[in-house]
Amino acid sequence: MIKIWGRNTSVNVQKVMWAVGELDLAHERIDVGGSFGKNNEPAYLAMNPNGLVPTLQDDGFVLWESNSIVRYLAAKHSSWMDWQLTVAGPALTPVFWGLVRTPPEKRDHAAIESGKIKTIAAMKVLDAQLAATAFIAGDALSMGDIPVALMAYRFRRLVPERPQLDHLERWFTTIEQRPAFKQHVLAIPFV
Ligand SMILES: N[C@@H](CCC(=O)N[C@@H](CS)C(=O)NCC(=O)O)C(=O)O
Repeated sequence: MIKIWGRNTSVNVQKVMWAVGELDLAHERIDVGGSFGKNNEPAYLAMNPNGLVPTLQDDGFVLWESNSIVRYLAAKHSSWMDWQLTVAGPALTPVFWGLVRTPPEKRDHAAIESGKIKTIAAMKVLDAQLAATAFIAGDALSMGDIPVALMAYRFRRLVPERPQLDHLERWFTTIEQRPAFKQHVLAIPFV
């Protein structure tokens, strides 16, 4: 679990706590600084030589400077965007190209089937994540949902023989209702 050192009245601590809240991260905040003191004691200075708050501890990793901490948290928890690029996208691409962009007589059925198997495996990983969180990175929609939801959209259209994935379906139902998704994705022909 991450630890945030710093009194909650500090605007710089508030940046970090807001980010932690938006990402819905398990955390502990420890009062330091202001009337709580301790920020100029050797133990704290060993983590943060400036003697200022906030300081973040994440599994042995220590970081100070509030904006650096916000960037770190955002980057760490946006890893699902890269999962779309490296796992879900490459699995689904042969299925999409094969079934949507290639005439039936020219289709590579082995590549399509292999892509379907890999995409189902990826969507099971996504389903397991969505068993733990309402959206991909927590209780609220984040930028991480966008690339991943597009994969789920195409998967649901192209792989009707998919297994039942209840958490993915529950999440996707909320995605489908979003006006921007309706306008910029659902309303566009699937070609
Ligand atoms: N650039 C630093 C500034 C940190 C800073 O100035 N923190 C103030 C509180 S806003 C502080 O530690 N003051 C001493 C104290 O609270 O005792 C950051 O963004 O983290």
